[in-house]
Amino acid sequence: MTIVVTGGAGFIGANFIYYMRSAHPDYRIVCIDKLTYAGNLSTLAPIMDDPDFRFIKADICDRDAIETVFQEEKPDILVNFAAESHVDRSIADPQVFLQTNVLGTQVLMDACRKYGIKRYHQVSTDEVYGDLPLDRPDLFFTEETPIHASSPYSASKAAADLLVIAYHRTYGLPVSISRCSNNYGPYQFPEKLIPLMIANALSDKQLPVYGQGINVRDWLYVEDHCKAIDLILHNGSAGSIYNIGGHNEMRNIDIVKLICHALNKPESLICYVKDRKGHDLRYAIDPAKIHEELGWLPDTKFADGIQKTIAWYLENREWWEEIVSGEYQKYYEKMYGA
Ligand code: NAD
Ligand code: TDX
Repeated sequence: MTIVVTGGAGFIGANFIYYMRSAHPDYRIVCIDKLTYAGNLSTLAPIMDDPDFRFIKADICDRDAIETVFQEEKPDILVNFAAESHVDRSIADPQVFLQTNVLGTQVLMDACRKYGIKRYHQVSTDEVYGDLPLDRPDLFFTEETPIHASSPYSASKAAADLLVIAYHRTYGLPVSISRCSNNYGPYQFPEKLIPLMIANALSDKQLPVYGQGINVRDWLYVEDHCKAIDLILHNGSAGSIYNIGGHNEMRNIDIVKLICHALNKPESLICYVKDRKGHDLRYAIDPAKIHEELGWLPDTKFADGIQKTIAWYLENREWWEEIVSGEYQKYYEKMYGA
């Protein structure tokens, strides 16, 4: 079995590669990644010399490069993690989000059609459903919730989902889609809430909370997301969409305070900054379908996962210190000011 993983030098893709290496040691894994600002080869260093692993630096929008991979590797499965993934960057500059997230998805599926594939899996997001009100804790996103994206990022992911469903219906491509809630864990780029707050707190820098910090996100440990995708690839039906989430809703401010306490840092580091434009209020996944059809349940409770994550960032300072000292510094200053 040969599996192509796009975006495998990023946060979830890399965790997925390590998960699959241990769950299916006999699989060949081929990673395609453009190595944008979010891709980091040092993340994949431990697997680079594995004879059943191959890394290819390529853009998923590059049709010739993608076709060459299909000719050489004849993959059975393709899992598409490659994307521009940060909402704030999409608000500042949407173009590359449409390019990679929509057109890149089309290029990958065209290659799957041309060369054949047993399964094309699209890693999507709960953000395609838009948001839920803060005062209706009884409401959750199901797979039937209409698409209602808020940001250029989520609109690009929603557009890609529609294209994936269309390729199934029109061409019979054996696709599946997963829509997961917010992930956290090792190797997450420090522009995202949890690693940003850990890195800033460790450097005694201010902790910028958007608006009042009352927006709610539904957090899932990254390994539980990887396990769900593995189940969908092997047991999920073609043409299906699966929501993934572990019923772990938390307000941003409570996460930030928890990180302060865990690191013995004062809450006075917290500062409230201008809200994100169009900021989604609440995400909450109903994971009943994947639980009932595929028996998936998360293994890691948030209390344990966040401690493991904080410990990882403490033990792997060189991984994120190199990132925050480079090009990222310019983004940080533009985004948050001096
Ligand atoms: P990430 O930004 O950490 O990694 C994205 C990876 O894709 C990087 O390695 C980058 O180099 C690569 N990439 C970007 N453009 C590319 C291109 N044109 N060609 C080839 N490679 C390219 O993202 P992540 O957080 O790991 O998210 C992975 C996927 O999961 C995305 O599709 C995202 O929409 C989805 N998702 C993320 C979350 C979350 O909480 N992070 C939740 C649900 C879904
Ligand atoms: O500095 C910050 N301060 C702050 O208050 C940052 C970076 C974020 N926030 C808030 C905004 C959100 O309400 O924290 C919450 C989480 O923000 P992000 O980490 O940027 O994640 P989010 O916008 O929820 O999107 C994430 O989950 C869904 C991923 O980045 C997406 O790729 C995924 O699809």
